[in-house]
Amino acid sequence: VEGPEGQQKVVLTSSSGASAEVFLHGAHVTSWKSNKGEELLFMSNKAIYAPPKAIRGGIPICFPQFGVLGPLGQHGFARNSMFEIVEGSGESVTLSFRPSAEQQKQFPHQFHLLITVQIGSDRLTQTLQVQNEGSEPMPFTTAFHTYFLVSDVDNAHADLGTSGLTYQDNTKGRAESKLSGSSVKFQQEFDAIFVGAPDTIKVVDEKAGRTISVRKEGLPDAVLWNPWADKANGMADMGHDQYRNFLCVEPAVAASGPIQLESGKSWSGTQILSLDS
Ligand code: TA6
Repeated sequence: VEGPEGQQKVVLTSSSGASAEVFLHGAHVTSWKSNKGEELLFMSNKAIYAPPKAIRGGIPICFPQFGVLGPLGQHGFARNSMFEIVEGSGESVTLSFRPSAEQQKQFPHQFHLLITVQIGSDRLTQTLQVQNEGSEPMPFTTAFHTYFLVSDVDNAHADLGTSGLTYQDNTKGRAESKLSGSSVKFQQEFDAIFVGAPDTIKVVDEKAGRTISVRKEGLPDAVLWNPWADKANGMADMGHDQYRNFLCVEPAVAASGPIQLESGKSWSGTQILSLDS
């Protein structure tokens, strides 16, 4: 199917009627709808759907670098690159990517990245699998940079399920800070790496009466983010005051990394997003 600006996307549909859309650009999920047809992911109304820009909203794949934790540009180049379809059914698709010669100049490693997205009646499952096809160990960090749609950030919070967790505060040069309770209420810019985060984090929209569980496997860290007004309104690809309509919970290998993937070896990490009934 053709999406905005002629970009190709895959539409997945479960027998229950839930659906998802995945762009070949970045293997980027731009929509996840429940079987009642409600959209669960945030998309910027100024998103640019053309490489080399990453799509704003949905689920960007940060690879082979999360954030600025390494020598590459922010969040690595996979989200700015085109993937190919290797297999698909109506409910799942696997997309493949290998770095170009140009990208290997910045990151001197050969690898094969596979992203699988599967839609279920109440869930979206996404797996990142990487194989080191080079002869040297390959360092990487990564994240599923998921933007959850909320009715208003004032009516929503992220629940980590455990009180008093510590985090690295990216707004303060990664200084260590501590949560007072077990949840994050977004009331100003918040950009935090929870190292060794709980394996389930809930995104709760109190007003909409909706809870989404974010479960992670093989991904030690979680990043929680909202840019708040000044930063968001300074982004060319974010609509005015749209920062109020999302919060990001991002299963990651961030400060726990980098992982050193040995030559010939594979690694995988998964996020499972499920809508609580
Ligand atoms: O995950 C949080 C973060 O790393 C923030 O520091 C913020 O800059 C954000 O990602 C978005 O990055 P982007 O490159 O997509 O503008």
